[in-house]
Amino acid sequence: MSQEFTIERIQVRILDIPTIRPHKLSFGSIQRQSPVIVQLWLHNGACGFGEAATIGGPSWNEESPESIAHAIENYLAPAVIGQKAGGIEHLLARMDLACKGNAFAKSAVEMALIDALARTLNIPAWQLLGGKLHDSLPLAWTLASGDVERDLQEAQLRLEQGRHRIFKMKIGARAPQDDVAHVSRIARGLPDTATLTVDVNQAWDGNTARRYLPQLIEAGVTLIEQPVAKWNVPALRQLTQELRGALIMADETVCTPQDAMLLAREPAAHVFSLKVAKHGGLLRTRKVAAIAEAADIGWYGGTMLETSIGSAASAHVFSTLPGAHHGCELFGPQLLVDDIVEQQMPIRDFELQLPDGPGYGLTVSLGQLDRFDRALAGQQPVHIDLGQAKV
Ligand code: MUC
Ligand code: MG
Repeated sequence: MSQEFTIERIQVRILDIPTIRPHKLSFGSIQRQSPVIVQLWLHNGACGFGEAATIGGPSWNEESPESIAHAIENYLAPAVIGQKAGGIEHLLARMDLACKGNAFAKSAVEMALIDALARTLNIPAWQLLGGKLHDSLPLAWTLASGDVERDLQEAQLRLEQGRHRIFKMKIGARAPQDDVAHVSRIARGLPDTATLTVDVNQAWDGNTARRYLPQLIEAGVTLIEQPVAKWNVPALRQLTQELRGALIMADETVCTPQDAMLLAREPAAHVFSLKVAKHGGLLRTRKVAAIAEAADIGWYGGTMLETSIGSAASAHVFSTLPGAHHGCELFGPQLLVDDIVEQQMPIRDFELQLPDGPGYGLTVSLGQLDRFDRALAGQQPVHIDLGQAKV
């Protein structure tokens, strides 16, 4: 029984992988991702991989690649090494006792543990997570070059290739009227078969959202992600209850099950963007999803722009989720110049094919891990490019 195996060793490394183009968000622009990769060995020799990725260091939330690596090496690994591997909830509780918060760091350890357990049992991870309900999910692509022509070219190519027909635009960096003009031009250039969504990444106050969101809806936007600050539940509630013609999706506001309960009670969202990292792991993602289902809130398979390791682990848990969904955006591997696995998850008919095979169904390339390893390359931490950011 896997339960009898103990956790023997945990190794952490930060990688630095350039993106194929600058990726512009409301709070700055990135040209490199720095995923933290965890390798966890059990006493039986099985090895699992986990990942936590942030965007622009600690710009998206409080955790950074460096804080994640530090928390794992100094607090989380000592809390779980020598413990029985099968008691996942027990191990999560030990990590909570040793370290408050640090959800991204915990998620990377739990991800590697579940991979190692599933490999020990020779089953796909989704089997440990409740069983698969979906073989594939519609896959969104994010248009975030900041340039209309380039965004439209990207969208056309991806439509022709049969890869994506849901396009998410990252807005909030410019003046709202310029964002509306930009989104409207993209909307006019897309065929009717495409769906357009926006992510404001908390950039607007309530009044700006009330004024400009109807114009975005008029332009054809159907799903609006985190238009206001993480804390601004009153504005989210009002927009959810009063806006017509589009759905409000919570991202930064919904991390813990308690956040999910608060939003469900108000109600202050139509959809939750689920992300394994911010929820603190695969099991905790299922807890947040269960609250969404009970409250008639839809879910969306979100990303922190992970490599194929984090993306496949996310795909495994998303494949098990009941309830109404709005597809997923596990396109991180395509935004990076290269990956760290032998073969990526296939994309067919605009859908990501959810992987089978033991663990997360991937073969990790140790050569690629070495190639991008920050310590081996002597790279420095990545800073977000603040550009002309308003402060
Ligand atoms: C976010 O806030 O959703 C996901 C896709 C992307 O472009 O940025 C991320 C983070
Ligand atoms: Mg978001």
